[in-house]
Amino acid sequence: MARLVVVSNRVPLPSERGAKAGGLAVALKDALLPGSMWFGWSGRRSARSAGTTHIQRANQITYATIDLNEADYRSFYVNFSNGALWPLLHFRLGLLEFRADDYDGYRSVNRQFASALQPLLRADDIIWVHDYHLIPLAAELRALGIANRIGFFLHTPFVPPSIFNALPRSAELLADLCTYDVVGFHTHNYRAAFLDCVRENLGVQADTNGEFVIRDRTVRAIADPVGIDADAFSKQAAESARGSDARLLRESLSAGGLAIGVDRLDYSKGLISRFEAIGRFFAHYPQHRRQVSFLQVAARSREEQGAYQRLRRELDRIVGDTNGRYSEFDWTPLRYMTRAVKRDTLAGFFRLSRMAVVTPLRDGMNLVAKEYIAAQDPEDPGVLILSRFAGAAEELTEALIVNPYDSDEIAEAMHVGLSMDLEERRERWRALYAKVTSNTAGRFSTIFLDHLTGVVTKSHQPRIRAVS
Ligand code: ADQ
Repeated sequence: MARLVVVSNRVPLPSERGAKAGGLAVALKDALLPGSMWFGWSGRRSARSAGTTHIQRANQITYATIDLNEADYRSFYVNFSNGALWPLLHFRLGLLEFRADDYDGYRSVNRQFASALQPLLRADDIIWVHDYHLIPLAAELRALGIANRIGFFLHTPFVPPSIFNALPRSAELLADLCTYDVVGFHTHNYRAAFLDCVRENLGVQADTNGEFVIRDRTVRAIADPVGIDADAFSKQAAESARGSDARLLRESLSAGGLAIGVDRLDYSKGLISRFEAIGRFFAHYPQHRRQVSFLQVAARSREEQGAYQRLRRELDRIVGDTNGRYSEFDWTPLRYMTRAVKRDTLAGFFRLSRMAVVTPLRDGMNLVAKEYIAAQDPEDPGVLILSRFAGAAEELTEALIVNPYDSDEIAEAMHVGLSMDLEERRERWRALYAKVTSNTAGRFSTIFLDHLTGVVTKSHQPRIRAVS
């Protein structure tokens, strides 16, 4: 059987797992059979350029990593990936900062990845590349003579041509995407946006399967929503809800209930309008004061960038304002912490919460929404408020769907959710849980790899609704 080689910017090394394990490591757990390899950046910055590949083995999986030097880290990771591609792919052209030197650094690191990976590859390896940091990797591998099947999965949204074309050099990146055999997106919407870019910019029309031929290569674009290991998360939530952290949290609430938000501290997550909505909720619906507290866990990320520092200052201001205005000496409306919380603990907190507010301005998928559903007590489930601009909204249609830019609408949905009767909560939750347990992490990787190895069948099409 062919070996799977996963490539991502950061490799979750077994020695570093724990609090931060999650995301991609969870999504790929089922696909990483014994014998597989995971290749990428070690997370270390060294004085010299890459040259040495570090190899670790754990549970019969090989982890191969390279270091980056400081200049490459800045241009490739901080500036181009997170300062240009991330805002572009989240529809935030105003935050996009393009510098030609950074773009050159981005391409150079992709070349370094390719030359370090090439000697480790076997002729029949299946290569699966993840995310926007590595768009040019297949082209760089092909330039080194690698003819293997190579697939790419984008974890962010994809944007229509009118947005995509604003990025200088976007034509090169589009051509790079067309050197993969399979290009995967979370939703039909993103796939359609990519195919629009291909049609408008390259003059190539895909067939109804999302396949097109360019420079003698057949490329297939697919929609394949990422999921979670819902059964495991659900068991973990039931167990953690009985644990000591959950007990302390419950006791701190006295008689009131809890609403929760869990995100990376990122401008795409809609935290400013969510916090404004919380103020409006307590202003417009005073009957909920003291009855509910909102806990926002927002793990700090990418702090080197100005946009993130500005976001933090603004959030600090709104939290101070809201709590100053509505707190009582024994009740705080908005609890806000910027440390990461362990996944196991979070699972218990989700189960305790009567509501989750997941309102990103744009989000590729958003796994927190799925984790919240998996964590609920079937007898007394909470309510999910979900942004219409999260990829998850294409599947999770029984959530209370809101416009994340509209704080009044979010506040109203909070009132509706907290007032919802048990029967309606159960009905909505059952429908949502069926989806979360069917479009799982395992199913996500099976679908992708079946497309990549060419054994796809119609029954593997993800059960999600196409939106126009
Ligand atoms: P992220 O932007 O990181 O991921 P998300 O999918 O919500 O967004 O979270 C990934 C994981 O991190 C989840 O398991 C979540 O529980 C955990 N997490 C988030 N905030 C946390 C916090 N404050 N403390 C502890 N854990 C936290 C990117 C894309 C998403 C896409 C995923 C997977 O931006 O749209 O869903 O990849 O493809």
